[in-house]
Amino acid sequence: MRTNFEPEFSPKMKVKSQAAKSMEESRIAQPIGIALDRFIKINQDQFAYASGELSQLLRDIALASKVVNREVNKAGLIDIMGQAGSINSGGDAQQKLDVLANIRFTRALTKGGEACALISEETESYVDLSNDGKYVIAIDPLDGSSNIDVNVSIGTIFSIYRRKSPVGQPISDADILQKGSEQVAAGYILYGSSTMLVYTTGHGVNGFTYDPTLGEYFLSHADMRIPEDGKIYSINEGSYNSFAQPVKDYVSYCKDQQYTGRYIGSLIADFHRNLLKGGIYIYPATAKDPNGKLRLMYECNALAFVAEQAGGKATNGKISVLDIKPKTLHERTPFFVGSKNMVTKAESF
Ligand code: AHM
Ligand code: MG
Repeated sequence: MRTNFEPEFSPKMKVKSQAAKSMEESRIAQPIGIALDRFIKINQDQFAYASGELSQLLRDIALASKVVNREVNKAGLIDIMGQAGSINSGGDAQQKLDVLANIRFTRALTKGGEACALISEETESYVDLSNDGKYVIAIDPLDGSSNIDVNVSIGTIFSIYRRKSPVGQPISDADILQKGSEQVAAGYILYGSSTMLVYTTGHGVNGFTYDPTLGEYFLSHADMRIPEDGKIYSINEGSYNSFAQPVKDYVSYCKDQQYTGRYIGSLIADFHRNLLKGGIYIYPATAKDPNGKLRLMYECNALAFVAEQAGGKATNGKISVLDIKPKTLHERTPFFVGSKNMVTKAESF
């Protein structure tokens, strides 16, 4: 049965979509209100390996996010708030919801069978999912989790890579430590005033809003493009004294330009706002975190891919984030991401 949110889907649209080979053409066939499952199905021919496995993987991630969304929304009502008492790979105290989200995604991906390995912020080494899956996933199951207790937006970030070793062989470093440029899909879920899933498979970026009454994501932001210029800068200025001089100079430049400072301290929320409105998000090297705080493999790469697909830019200050070859699972990188001209300007400092 068709919902009010979902538009009439004519065979003509389908024909158009299946014929869509170029990015321009594929941008036409994105009717607002189409359900995520259907969107994934009709766009399956965009994937280099259109066997349906990547489609299923995206569905598994969407399903797990619905479960996490339910738990995030219950956070104030039941006793799942506060710290779990354990420490994650970065030495941070885990929140109970971090642990739960990690369990939900791990379970969905294990049962789904399309992924062979999972890299997660919450586990020290990668998890071998004992599947014959052709994909490797890097995920931050619940980012910005220090914001849970204060009812501020949080998010899930994911990157999907194609496995390099033959199915049946042991998973190798080459499968795990891939560059961001090798992502086949990436995205995030924002648990905000509404819940959104935003993702790319390398053919532009699309955003879906969750309707909790129907338990389904619907296309609400088709072919998202980040404005080339913006007036928002997002950086934790509390660390200003330990920024390198060029970063200090750029912050001064932003003030001289009378840009608006906006920093939630929840990466997905800051990134998403800047994606829609135009802006730059910066987490530079600081005295406390000489390589920046954010993690390359499951925080920065996915957002860099989304940003570039939306017409934006992401750099570590020297090279494109997508060109960094990771040496370890949990390595950090300085991160400058957002509107193309703003990031280029920041680089020039
Ligand atoms: P987390 O992975 O422990 O949640 O930390 C990542 C978060 C980002 O969401 C956010 O942008 C950043 O840490 C904020 O850090 P800071 O408080 O140092 O500004
Ligand atoms: Mg995180």
